[in-house]
Amino acid sequence: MENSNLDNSTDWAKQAYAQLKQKQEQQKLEQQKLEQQKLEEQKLEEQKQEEQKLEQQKLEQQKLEQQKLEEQKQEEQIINKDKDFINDTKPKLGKFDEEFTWSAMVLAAQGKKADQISLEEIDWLSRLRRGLEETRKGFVSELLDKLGDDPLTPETLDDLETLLLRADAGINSTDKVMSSLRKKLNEEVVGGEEGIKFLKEELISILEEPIKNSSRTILVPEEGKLNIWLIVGVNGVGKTTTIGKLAHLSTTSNCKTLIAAADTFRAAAVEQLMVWGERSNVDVISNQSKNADPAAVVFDSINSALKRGTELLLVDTAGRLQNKNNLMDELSKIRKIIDKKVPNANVESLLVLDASQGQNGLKQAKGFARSANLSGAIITKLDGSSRGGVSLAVSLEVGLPIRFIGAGEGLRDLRPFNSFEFIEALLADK
Ligand SMILES: Nc1nc2c(ncn2[C@@H]2O[C@H](COP(=O)(O)OP(=O)(O)O)[C@@H](O)[C@H]2O)c(=O)[nH]1
Ligand SMILES: [Mg+2]
Repeated sequence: MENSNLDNSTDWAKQAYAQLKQKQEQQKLEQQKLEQQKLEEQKLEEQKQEEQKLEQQKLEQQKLEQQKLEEQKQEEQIINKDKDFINDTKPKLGKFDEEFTWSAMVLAAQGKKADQISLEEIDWLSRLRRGLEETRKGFVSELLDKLGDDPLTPETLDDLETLLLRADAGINSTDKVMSSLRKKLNEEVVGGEEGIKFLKEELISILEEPIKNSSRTILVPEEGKLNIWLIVGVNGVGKTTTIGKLAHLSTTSNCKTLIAAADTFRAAAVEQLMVWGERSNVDVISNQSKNADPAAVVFDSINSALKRGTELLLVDTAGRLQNKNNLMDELSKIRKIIDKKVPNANVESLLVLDASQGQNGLKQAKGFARSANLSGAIITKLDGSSRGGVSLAVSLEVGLPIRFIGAGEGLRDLRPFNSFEFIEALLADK
């Protein structure tokens, strides 16, 4: 009995063992299955993430391409506009009207005789005055209404302060003018007309200060020598257009001129420059290959310039690279090549500023001035902008002499800067 019981219990134990074993196997299988499942889930998750990433990349790629297309379209528009350009290189004598009289008077006030006046000067002054109309509207007309012919009062001075600030003259220039005016007002009674005269003198002195410090009244290429003008500034301010106009000014003064297409970042930049070169009959040295080195283009251009006896080499530069440091590095690389290759050349580094950008342009000027070794400024787009006052801020706050101003998109719409003419045109109503 015992035996059979024992036998039974052995059987029982065997059964139990087998069952346990089976359970264990099952658990192991389940465990494996679970792990398998987990792995698969993980794989699925990774796949999903990968797909999402690809989708994201595709979207970004699409966005980039769209952006590129947009930029291309804009560039094409600029080039087409440039191609459509009417060849208006010779001004015509218009009517003998108020505009002519005003222009002639501004020239006469500078000591010019009637037989010394050129049609170009008359034409430019009329267009400059028209161009500055927007700035004038928001600045002078209102002031003149307030001033009338009565003596200046502290209240009119406060109005003047607001108007100067609104024309983007900047806080420092405004403060300077205001404290001079207040001082004068404390000493004597100042009539409206006299106040305007004093204001003009103050504004001119702000513009003249950096010009005086540079010891050159106007910037002209020295004859019989290589002069290199680097034209710098952010995208779209008008560098290429300005080079075209400068080339025209220079060739009409019989100066041997050459252009270097050192903006190799934008594909269409070279083409745009070629159009302008053709217009003023000036050769453009370029390297059409993609991602050409701007410094190498400058190197080649200097070689050509030396061979041809060029007197003025105008260098177009990029307004945007991957980041700002690159841009500054690029400019200093170009500068180094020039200094090494032609240490005796007269080099100017001219910053182009878009007047319509107002105080933002001033920020750009400060940024460039720190690292780009600037020697002067060119203010463009004075036509149609209400922020012509920014010229004052550039002179006073960045200390750069303004060398040229542009007021229009045509070949003749750029002239050497003359502070007297500029202020007369700005305050033309009185
Ligand atoms: N109204 C006006 N437009 C200008 C003036 N100068 C340049 N532009 C326009 O500004 C745009 C950008 O000029 P561009 O020379 O290509 O600028 P860049 O990128 O600095 O080389 C073009 O459409 C020009 O015609 C100007 O004095 N007045
Ligand atoms: Mg350009």
